[in-house]
Amino acid sequence: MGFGTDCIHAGQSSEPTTGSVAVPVFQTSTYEQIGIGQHRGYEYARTQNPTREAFERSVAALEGASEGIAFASGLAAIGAITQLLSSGDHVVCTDNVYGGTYRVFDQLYRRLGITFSFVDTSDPQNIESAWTDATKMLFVESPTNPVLSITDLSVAAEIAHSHGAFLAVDNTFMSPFLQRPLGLGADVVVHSTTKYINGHSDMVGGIVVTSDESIHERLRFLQNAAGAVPGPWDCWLALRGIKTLHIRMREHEKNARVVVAMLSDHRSVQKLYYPGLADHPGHEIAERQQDGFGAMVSFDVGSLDRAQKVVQAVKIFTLAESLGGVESLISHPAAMTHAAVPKADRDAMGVTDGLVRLSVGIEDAEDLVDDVRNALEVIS
Ligand code: P1T
Repeated sequence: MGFGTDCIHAGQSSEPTTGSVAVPVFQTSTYEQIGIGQHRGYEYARTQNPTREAFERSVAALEGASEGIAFASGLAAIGAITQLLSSGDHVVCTDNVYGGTYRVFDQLYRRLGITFSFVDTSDPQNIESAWTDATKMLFVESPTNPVLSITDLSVAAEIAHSHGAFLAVDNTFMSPFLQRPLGLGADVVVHSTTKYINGHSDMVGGIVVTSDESIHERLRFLQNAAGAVPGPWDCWLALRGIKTLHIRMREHEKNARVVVAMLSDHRSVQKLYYPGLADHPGHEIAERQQDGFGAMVSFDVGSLDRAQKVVQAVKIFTLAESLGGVESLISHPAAMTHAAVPKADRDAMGVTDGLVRLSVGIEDAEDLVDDVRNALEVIS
């Protein structure tokens, strides 16, 4: 089936009792059992929920995975992947990951005995150099949040597998419409479903997908045993969002290209980050492994004061954390999403005080371009 057909139908067949075409919200905490040890496949809603199962089947199908395991947030999903490891294990991780990912690795899992090397994974040599005998997981974000650095996922998979480790990829910025890492050799893919998958900025959720039966079994155990499950309403909202994922992603990218074209000529923009630009590092890899370049755009205006003026001058873009919704958002990564990353590390990665990040929405492109251009006039 085509991707659009799968968005609308995969995992979402009519409900068998009534024929309800829309997957119902099974808003229950428990299920009647027929007798001791006898039930209908559903015992307790942390363990099983039909709305959640439909959501898991849907995202798994879009990513080309056999299984999806949903969590209460993207970070809960990333936490579950990390809980596959044990004290003493080591992780090689992309340095420019979402700040919350860095924070949970650095401030929680490090304390529990897992060690991390944060390196620029866009150069495979850095991955090899950081590798130790204890390395069990390579965790890659590509494109990264917020400087959109690209890692060759096939090469990353080869390195991880050659050492008997597994590759986890955070695919949040692309959505399965633009990139399917399992087909490039990744073992697990994680999404903050809060973002493009839901697409409407009205829920928080996460999911891990995999076709590896052993990883699936252990994640399914963790989902129930650790219990960071999403509620049925949030799964339903995300399922409803998925029905238009293909249409939204096309519009997001179309708009982003128009905004990038304006920014690339603007005298107040000192540095522009967008993987669709021919001179963006890793552009050729992105062209090969992605089906498009997405709608996340970052640019540096040179100082905190200038960034402050820009984020306050926009009228359609909203100053807010998060991304991937139909409405355009603007953010200041150094003070917002990446505040937990030490300043020296932020600066080294390009997450400077002058960096501004756009999540380009699906409003009319001309309005978005005018809005950002007018805001830049304030500092010109
Ligand atoms: O917020 P949550 O659903 O827990 O997802 C965390 C997360 C994981 N991975 C990536 C790449 C992310 O961007 C995020 C969350 N990011 C933001 C809130 C943000 O504004 O960048």
